[in-house]
Amino acid sequence: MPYTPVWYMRQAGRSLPEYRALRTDRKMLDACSNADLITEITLQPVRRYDVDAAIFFSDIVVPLRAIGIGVDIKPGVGPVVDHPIRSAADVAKLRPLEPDDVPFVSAAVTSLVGELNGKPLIGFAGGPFTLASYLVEGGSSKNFELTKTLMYGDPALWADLMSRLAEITIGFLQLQVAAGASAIQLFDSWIGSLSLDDYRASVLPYSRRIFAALADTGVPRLHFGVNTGELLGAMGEAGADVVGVDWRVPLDEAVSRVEPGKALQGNLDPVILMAPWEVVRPRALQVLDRGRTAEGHIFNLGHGVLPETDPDVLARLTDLVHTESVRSA
Ligand code: 1CP
Repeated sequence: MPYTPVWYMRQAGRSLPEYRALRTDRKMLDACSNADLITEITLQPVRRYDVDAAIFFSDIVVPLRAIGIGVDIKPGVGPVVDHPIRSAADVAKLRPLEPDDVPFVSAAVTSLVGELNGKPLIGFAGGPFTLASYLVEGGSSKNFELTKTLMYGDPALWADLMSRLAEITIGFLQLQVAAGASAIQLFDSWIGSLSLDDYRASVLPYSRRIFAALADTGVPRLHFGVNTGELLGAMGEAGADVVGVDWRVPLDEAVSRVEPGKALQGNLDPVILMAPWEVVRPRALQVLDRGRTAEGHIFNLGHGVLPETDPDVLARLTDLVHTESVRSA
């Protein structure tokens, strides 16, 4: 590839009118259970933006629902869990995921690989801390009080919970790769709420288990979280090939926090895209410039595309990354 590759977290859905049209009479998790819809929604941003990778349209709670956990995605809110985890008996309900639990995922991956003409398809799963946070809090959270109380107060139950979530995640990622996904991203979005010590002790062993289980597939493994300035080195140690960086840490600084041999992904502030193009352009070029100090760079936003984003700005940004990364290489 002659230029810096670019795709956007949450590029599918949300900001696209063609996505909203498909979703008007369908619930989010119903859309995520239909192979034809998954295929179409995954392809929509690839057509619009000419990005260099597709991200599989699904959600981090899909494998949890597939093993029988009562969870829904409420519009404008996010995941809501019927019976949040409160006891060892609740944790014991988390059984491993089998490919037969999500036949629509394997089917959609297979059809997408056929449609993408060699363009990579990124499979994904939620990381163990982030999944635990929805299961224990019952939904979104600001301070993760219940999750961290369990982590600090009952380390044995926490270990059981994290082990089970790691197994589910491994199953979900392996079946996507088996069906043809060419890279995987582990979204442990909320780990930035932990100190480095707590992350190392209570989360990293399980992320490491996940990346190790994917090692022999040979596909590139990406790892992302928000507010992870202090954790970037440890996230690399967990075994990812590419460490995602949010917009708070400049990429040339992130290089010094991550062990050598890793590529970086990121990290334009998604809110910048609401500003006039004269503001967006130099900021994007600065990200490209700083990305050149890394051993490899995938251009992305520092977190997901916000729903208010004008799709034309993302198309223009993709074009800018492609043309300018060649010109100044
Ligand atoms: O491009 C894409 O949209 C790809 C599909 C995708 C991905 C990668 C969706 C669809 N969700 C995710 C991952 C995801 N889901 C993460 C990790 C990534 C990140 O940090 O952004 C997280 C934390 C979730 C949980 C979730 N699901 C939230 C966040 C709630 C919170 O606590 O802040 C929300 C709003 C959802 C619903 C959801 N998932 C995806 C879409 C398009 C939506 C919006 C729902 C809708 O359209 O009704």
